[in-house]
Amino acid sequence: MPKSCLLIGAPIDAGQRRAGCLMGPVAYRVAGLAQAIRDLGHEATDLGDVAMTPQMDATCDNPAVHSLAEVLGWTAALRRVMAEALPHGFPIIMGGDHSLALGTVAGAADHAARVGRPLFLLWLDAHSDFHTPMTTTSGNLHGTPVAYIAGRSGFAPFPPFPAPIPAERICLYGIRSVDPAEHAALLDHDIAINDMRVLDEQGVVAPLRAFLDQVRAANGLLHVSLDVDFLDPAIAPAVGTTVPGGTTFREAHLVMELLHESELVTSLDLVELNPFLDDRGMTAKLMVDLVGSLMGRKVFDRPTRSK
Ligand code: HAR
Ligand code: MN
Ligand code: MN
Ligand code: MN
Repeated sequence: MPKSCLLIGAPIDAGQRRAGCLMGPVAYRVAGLAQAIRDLGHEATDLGDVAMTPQMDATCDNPAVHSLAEVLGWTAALRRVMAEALPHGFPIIMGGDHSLALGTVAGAADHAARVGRPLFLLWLDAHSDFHTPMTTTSGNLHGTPVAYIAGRSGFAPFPPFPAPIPAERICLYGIRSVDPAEHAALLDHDIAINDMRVLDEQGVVAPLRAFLDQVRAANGLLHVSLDVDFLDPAIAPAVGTTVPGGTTFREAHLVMELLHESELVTSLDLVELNPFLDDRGMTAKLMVDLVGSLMGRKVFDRPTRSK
């Protein structure tokens, strides 16, 4: 079914320390994201970049945390934009570092509450991003969104997450870097953790299908957050936090193809692209191609295929 895609630029790099993620939205535009979507028969409207007002008065008890005013400003702005966009189409957030998901998933939760449907989260990432502002040692808030979305405490300067997503509706996928404090907290939650060991052993299809079946059975909304470091650094070098042993080109495309066939995805983040670290745009182009698979491009187009 043709979708009406709403491209939203989120040039945020305050959630980590390496400069460059703020060029992400421009790189997606240069790599032809909108046209790639249109070529597949969908509509694509570029809504431009979101503007942010820093919340200057905010403080946090953990002195390691940096750029709090900016991240709070982005969280508020992106929450609003996402909640406003969802009734009108399929929002694709062009990041920006992963702290943007503090806002985009909050906005998706606002929308889910409004339409009375449960929200599910698929987190495609090398990292679990399950720190709170109180447990992070790096002070990089891009390592915290899953904890915020799951309703963990310790987010005092942030507004409470609207309707935290129950652990059973969250799926971490591609994981291969978890800090000790995140590990301890994850053991207390029932979140599905498809780390690379699980994917090596079971393949990428079965664990994803199991999660998608749950979404379908609950008539849920599904937000997908795609971190560049989900991919192996050999094919996606343009990210500040590379971790070896990521998904291959075909594994990543297969995930996107399955998501397309499921027809369940209702919003998407593209995060952590740092074009300054790219090799002739190869990572930006791969991310655009992956969106293409999510939007219905096939290796070979057969008439029908079972879900
Ligand atoms: N866990 C580490 C930290 O908190 C690294 C987090 C890196 N996160 C991202 N997004 N790149 O997944 O600093
Ligand atoms: Mn389609
Ligand atoms: Mn991440
Ligand atoms: Mn990551």
